[in-house]
Amino acid sequence: MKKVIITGGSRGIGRACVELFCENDCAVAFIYCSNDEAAKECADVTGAYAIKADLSDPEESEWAYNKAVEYLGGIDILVNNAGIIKRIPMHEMKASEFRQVIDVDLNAPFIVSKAVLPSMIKQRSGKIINICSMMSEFGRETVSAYASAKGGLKMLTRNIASEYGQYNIQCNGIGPGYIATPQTAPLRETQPDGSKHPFDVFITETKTPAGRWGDPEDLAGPAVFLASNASDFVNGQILYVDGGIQAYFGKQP
Ligand code: GCO
Repeated sequence: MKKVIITGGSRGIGRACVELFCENDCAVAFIYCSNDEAAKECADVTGAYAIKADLSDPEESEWAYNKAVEYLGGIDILVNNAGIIKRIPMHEMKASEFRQVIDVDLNAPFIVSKAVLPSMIKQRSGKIINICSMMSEFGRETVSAYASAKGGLKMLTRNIASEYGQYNIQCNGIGPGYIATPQTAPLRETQPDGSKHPFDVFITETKTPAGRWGDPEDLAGPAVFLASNASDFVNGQILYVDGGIQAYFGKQP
């Protein structure tokens, strides 16, 4: 039975991954930061083990990893999914706000990945999957911290692949397009006049060939692929699951 740790597993993409890894007969421990109710519901429904920790705190990240490995009896697969975003114009963003996003979205994946590597090196196998973003490739207004973190996470993915491929450890990323999750809910809010949010229209009618927001479930299958032996010769890649956004120049006026 494969042993899996997923960060940010109580909601959104992470929750879909917890469900699908459990459905694929894996032993799963997930780390969450705040929503006790969602975490308990996820653990009750899936049988996964919930661990509460602030991943922006290096000591808490280390503690949570050790608790997960103690529960699982080892580690085969790590999914670094936990992430926060602060949509603030860069010239208005405090350095402390920028740093918090970097801590959760980039430093925590480093800390937890660093923690799993010795076990994976010893067993000469392991899978690390980092949930990157469209913002690993593109910028846009108000997401300077998030784009910096996700751009860094793309290169951390490639560097882990480069440094640890020799131990049969594969590290790849998944780059979600625009997915309907709590994190993107503000971009999809119905307007006071009942119309669609302008960003919702932008994504579904201009930028995404599929013409829709993705569902978290759209990402879980690619995660299972990157966690399986079917991807043992795939290393350092970012698999974009974006409905075609990356390929598309945008709907013509
Ligand atoms: C935003 C969105 C995106 C998505 C996702 C896209 O504000 O642009 O939150 O960042 O969450 O990361 O891949």
